[in-house]
Amino acid sequence: MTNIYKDILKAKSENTKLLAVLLDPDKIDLHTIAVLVSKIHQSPATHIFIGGSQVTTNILDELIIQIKQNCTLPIILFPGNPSQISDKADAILFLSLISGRNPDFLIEHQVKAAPILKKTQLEIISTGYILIESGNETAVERVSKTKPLDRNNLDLAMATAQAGEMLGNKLIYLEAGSGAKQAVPLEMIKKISYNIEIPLLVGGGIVDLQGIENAYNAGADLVVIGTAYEYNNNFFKE
Ligand code: 1GP
Repeated sequence: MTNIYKDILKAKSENTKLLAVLLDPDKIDLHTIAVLVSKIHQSPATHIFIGGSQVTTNILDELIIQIKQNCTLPIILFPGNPSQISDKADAILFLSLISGRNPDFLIEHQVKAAPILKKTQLEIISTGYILIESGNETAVERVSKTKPLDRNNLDLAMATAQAGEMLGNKLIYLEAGSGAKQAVPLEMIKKISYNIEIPLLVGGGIVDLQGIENAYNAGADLVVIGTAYEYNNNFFKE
């Protein structure tokens, strides 16, 4: 069993910021994976997240095996549903979509996933997942059939994060959605990070290095970059 969560806590206590590159298996060409992974390895990324709201290909195991041949970063599953579990990864964000009121994403998928996860060595990291309104309908909103939280209602977002923490989640993930027009408001990151003890992940719609820096300065412990890296593997060099 890995110690990924312990390392995230340690980084938080030392104020070392973390960065995850999100890979969507549907958008990966296995023939070019070695090049992609060596670029990730040379980037400031500290973690690789793998997943998507709806993954249709079944290259997950093979993808992870190939990444591991070229890279030592921890690989964490970020699944949209229980079909996206692979025991080749190191850990899984065991997500509960606590901003929504759809029981499938609050508990049903988790009930289906639990017996599968019991048979793996994956480190399970329970995560309160909070979707924030971003100016466009994102895949998470469409697939989960839940409404994101109002981006101006900081108190509701904070109470949701605190409830997630009190329920025993180990992380809170503030999500604007992949390809979001607007990232999570910095004021919201600030307010939530100030009012919870557990590490705060932020992602969705962050498209440049300044956006990452701003999220860190507002209190994010780990930033997730997906789309911007997909379009430009040299993202971190620019
Ligand atoms: C999505 O937060 C991640 O779940 C990343 O979003 O693709 O917009 O970077 P982007």
